Amino acid sequence: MGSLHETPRGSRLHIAIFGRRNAGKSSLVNALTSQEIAIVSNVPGTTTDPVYKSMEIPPVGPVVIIDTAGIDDVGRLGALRIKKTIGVLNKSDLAILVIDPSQGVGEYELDLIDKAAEQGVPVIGVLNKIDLNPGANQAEMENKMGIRIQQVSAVARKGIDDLKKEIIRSAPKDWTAPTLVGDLINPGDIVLLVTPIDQAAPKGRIILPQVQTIRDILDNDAIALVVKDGELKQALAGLMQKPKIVITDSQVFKEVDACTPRDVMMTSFSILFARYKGNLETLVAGALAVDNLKPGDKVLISEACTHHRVEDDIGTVKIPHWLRRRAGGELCFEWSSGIEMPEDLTQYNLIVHCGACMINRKEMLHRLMQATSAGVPIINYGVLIAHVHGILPRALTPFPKIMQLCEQEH
Ligand SMILES: Nc1nc2c(ncn2[C@@H]2O[C@H](COP(=O)(O)OP(=O)(O)OP(=O)(O)O)[C@@H](O)[C@H]2O)c(=O)[nH]1
Ligand code: SF4
Ligand SMILES: [Mg+2]
Repeated sequence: MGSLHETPRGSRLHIAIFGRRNAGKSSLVNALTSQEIAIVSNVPGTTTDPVYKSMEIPPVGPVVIIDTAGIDDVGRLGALRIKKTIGVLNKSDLAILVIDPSQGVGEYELDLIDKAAEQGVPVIGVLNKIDLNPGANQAEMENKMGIRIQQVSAVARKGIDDLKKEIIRSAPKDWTAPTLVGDLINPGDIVLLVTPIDQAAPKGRIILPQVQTIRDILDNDAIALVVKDGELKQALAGLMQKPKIVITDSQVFKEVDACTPRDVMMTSFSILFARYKGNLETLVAGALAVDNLKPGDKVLISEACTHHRVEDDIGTVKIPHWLRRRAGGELCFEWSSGIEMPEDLTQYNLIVHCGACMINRKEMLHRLMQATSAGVPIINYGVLIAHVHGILPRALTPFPKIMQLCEQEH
């Protein structure tokens, strides 16, 4: 787990470095970071798997740099590596394509540019090793590829500052996730946060989603007031001004719902994160599909990493139990975890995805899109938990448009 001082990985600009073997991708990672973190050698195929590195690149800011294997790798293993490398596009906000002037531009480069365009990922061309090839024909390559090229020498650390400027210029404007609560509050508003402290709470600290929410409230010049569920009534009674919104841990949603005046917006941390991490509308539509499950239906439970830190049994025990009860009979469950969802999603009637804390928004949106284009409803743990406990309508009070969608169906 990353240090608490770090920007969460999901909120960093993800920059992937692509290129043929030996083009100098790993050397460029070292040049961009001014560190010797990536292994460099003159043997083609040194980097075999995508390598992720979180770091601060002044003046770009917090980023994740992804070093990859060559897009011209050979043999059966090579083909697998290329597939993995191309898969990195799914989670990239920006791609850098490294070209070795002695190899020039060909199919590999053009193919990668096409695939990036399909995914809406901007590409910056980097003509590397200019110390060896000072006369390389940049304009011709730019024409052939239809992208801008920066000349650098990763080894001599030449042209790196200009490349950083180009990174800032090319980064998609919307790469940052939407704000958690900033669009729901005004400066001076009081936001009341309810966080139960029980045995399950980590010792001596507050969990990251809550810390992120507090930071967002402060960034928006509003007032964050944090209480345990036991002190909520007292806090509400003591306030001179009604809170703008109450945000609670889902576990105590019912109790908090009972104490919170009807005219105060109320939601849960999981709903805020479902919106921040993906598309709340798609996930709420998934909740409606839960009500249409029939015995025998096939459900995919998809976790983005191999260990679920929060509650170990949620995906394997609790969710299957709730869904069976809803369907009124046995369902057929499959589980997937890690980098990718299964290729053929059309066989499922519903996909239940985890909270996605270890993947970025771009990748979660990609997964939502995969499900939607396969015609399969998708929901996440947070929205599902709210739905099965009957609290979804109240938790959607800050999002009237999405709530309408819910009501139309019922
Ligand atoms: N002269 C010179 N050599 C470079 C430059 N950049 C990389 N090299 C050399 O090119 C070779 C390959 O560099 P790497 O950074 O390992 O290349 P890579 O693209 O990561 O290679 P794979 O991981 O094998 O795909 C090494 O011997 C580097 O020292 C450069 O700007 N100038
Ligand atoms: S919520 Fe998903 S990404 Fe986060 S720890 Fe659990 S399985 Fe991994
Ligand atoms: Mg390498």
